[in-house]
Amino acid sequence: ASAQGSSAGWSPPAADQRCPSRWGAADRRGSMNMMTPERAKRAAQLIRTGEIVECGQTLNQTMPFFGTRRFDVHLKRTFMNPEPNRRGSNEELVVAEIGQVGTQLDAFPHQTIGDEGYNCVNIPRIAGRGGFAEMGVDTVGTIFTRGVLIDVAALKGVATLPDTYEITPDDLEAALRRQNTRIEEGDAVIIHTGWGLLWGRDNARYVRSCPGLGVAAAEWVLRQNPMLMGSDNWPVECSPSKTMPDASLPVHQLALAVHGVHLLENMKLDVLAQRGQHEFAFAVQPLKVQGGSGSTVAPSALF
Ligand code: UVW
Repeated sequence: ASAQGSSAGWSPPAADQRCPSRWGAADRRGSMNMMTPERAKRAAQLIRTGEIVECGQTLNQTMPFFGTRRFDVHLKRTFMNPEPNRRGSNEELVVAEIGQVGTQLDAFPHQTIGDEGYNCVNIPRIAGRGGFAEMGVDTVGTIFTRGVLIDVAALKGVATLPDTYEITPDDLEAALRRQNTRIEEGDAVIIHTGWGLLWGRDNARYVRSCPGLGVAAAEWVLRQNPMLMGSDNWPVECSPSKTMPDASLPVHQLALAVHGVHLLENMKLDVLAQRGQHEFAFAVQPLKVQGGSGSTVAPSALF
């Protein structure tokens, strides 16, 4: 499926163009159908030194929040045994929108076109007290695949791309040429914008707008059948879009609802970018939150 419309008014593909998905009408796993033992073994072959680079931001109360999202921690002193050993115990109660704060992986029910999600599933119909009855983040499973960092900030010679910069297919192709890297089917395709440098330093600017993928660039990546698309900004895509100002987060719809490809947001990519490391084994395990729209995660790149 390809995006419809233009700067005059973007709209997603019609239902008969996007459903059934390439995996068939009954499919609920989307790009995770590519998470095969063969792909995991190929990713493992990229591990040579055993070095691990963490790509998750630390969850705390001073991180950027979008809208009314929150993350509050209340420490609890839960226990103190008397003599002879006087063992004390500490815990915390976390009040959080745990699916949509920090470094986070979006599950398919997170976004809809009207009421329809991936494969034209009616999302309000599957929403209930236990979360979403289908395609919840607990069903995503472990992701272990080849990761590719596309460093668009380095291509442009800047630490941080400008606010709202809309990454184009030409940018992606030029960045990959500069790095001498290719995208393969089933990759975790990760875009470095440098926006993550604002994390915890200028939260107001971080959430107000951001550079990221434009629709054409996202479609360019999606045509290569990635397992996920990630970035060091809050929506992976640019926002607001200068070329499609009336469309709200169109890449969210394209990835999650049209193509069944997960998004991985708010990544910490400064270390990978500083080291110029563009190809690695990539691992992430979403939380088993029943029926969740997403999950905070802590991904890693392994070398
Ligand atoms: C936004 O922050 C709006 O994107 P998402 O809902 O995917 O987190």
